[in-house]
Formats: sequence, structure tokens, C-alpha cells
Amino acid sequence: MKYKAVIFDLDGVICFTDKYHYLAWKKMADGMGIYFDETINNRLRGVSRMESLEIILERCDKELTQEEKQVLAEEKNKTYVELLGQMTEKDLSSEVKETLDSLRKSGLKLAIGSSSKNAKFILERLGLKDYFDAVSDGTNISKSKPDPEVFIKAAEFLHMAPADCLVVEDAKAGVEAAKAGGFDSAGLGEAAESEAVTHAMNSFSDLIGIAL
Ligand code: B16
Ligand code: MG
Repeated sequence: MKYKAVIFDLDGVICFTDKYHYLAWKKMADGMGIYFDETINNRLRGVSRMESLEIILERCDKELTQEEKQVLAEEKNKTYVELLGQMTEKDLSSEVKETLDSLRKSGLKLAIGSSSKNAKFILERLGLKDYFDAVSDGTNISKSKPDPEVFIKAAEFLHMAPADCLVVEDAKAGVEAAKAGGFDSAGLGEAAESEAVTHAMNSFSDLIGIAL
């Protein structure tokens, strides 16, 4: 086996919550009279909640205080969490589930490395609550991707060295974070096009050939 563990980003890799992020940010932006569309939403992939808010506020003429920004971020998160309640185990594709099961059966440790503070709730909605050997997420980091902290923490939780772990990402910032932390990476979508990626993937099941 080439690796001892695989660390998965969550949104955009295991599941797809873009539409819920979009709807929740849109509601907040509309309430503030700020222009927001799907193209701006694409810039929020893998970016932390407060950094996402700053991107949306680029279109706001008013200078907001830190407290006001906090209120807006909480308002967005409340809508987002309500929408996440619609997710069920059916939102986990059979390709993802079968691939995870195969990797696990072959003895690899599996972990999550996500920027989201809602990662554990999302895993619960998908029926993956106790599936992973470790979960490193937005609740245990102070620096977001491209800083490698979230993946370094995941490797620590697994008691593994970065060189023994493969990181799976959909965002370029995630692949850069992996490289900065000394991890090999496998990229989907825009991450597959990053110069920093170790393995470019077309689909999730490509991991079988990459990791085993
Ligand atoms: P939250 P990932 C990221 O998850 C999302 O891609 C990004 O759009 C979101 O802003 C970020 O989590 C923070 O999420 O507001 O739930 O804490 O791709 O790192 O799994
Ligand atoms: Mg992602």
C-alpha cells in the first residue's frame, strides 16, 4: 500500500453542500441589499465562514463592525444548518460509499479534514457519524486552508506522519495546504488542475488505484 491513511475534505469530496451554502448566503445578502450570485458562491469553496463573508461584503458599500459581521455570519449559519436538516443518507453517493468501504477493508485509516464547523452534523446526516477514525474540522483549527493546520491535526489524531497520509480535495487551496504540510494529495475538479496536486482524479473511485 502506498499510504497508511487517507484524509478527506468533506464539502465537494464526500458530499455537496454548495447549494445550501448558496441559498443561505443569498438570503443574508438579499436582506442586506448586496448582489450575490453562483459565480461569487464558487469563490467560497473550501474558504472559512468569516472569509466567505468578507468575499460577499466586497460588494457592500457600508463599512461593518466586527460585531455586525459576527451577527451576519451567525444568521447565515442558522439558515444553512436548517437547510442541512434536509440532507439524508441518500445524499451519499454509492460510488463514494463503496470506495470508502473498499479503502477501509484494505486496512487504511480514514479521516476527515474539513474547514466546516458543521462537519460532524453533516456526517451525522449522511449516516457517517462514527465511520471515520478521526475528524479534524473548523472547530479545532485557528488557520484555514491553504494553511495545513486542519490536515496536520487530522494526522495527529490518527497518530500518523504526513508522509504516510493522502489528502483528497476539491479546492486548490486545499491541495496547497496538503503540499505545505508535507502530504501527497489527490484532487477532484479545480483541485485536479492545481500545479500542487500529486494525483489528478476524474472521479472519486480513482482513489482505489491511487491509494492501494
Ligand atoms: P461552515 P470543506 C468548507 O468545507 C466549505 O467548502 C466552505 O464553502 C465553507 O465556507 C467552509 O467549509 C466553512 O463552513 O460555515 O459550515 O463552518 O470543503 O473544507 O469541507
Ligand atoms: Mg471542499
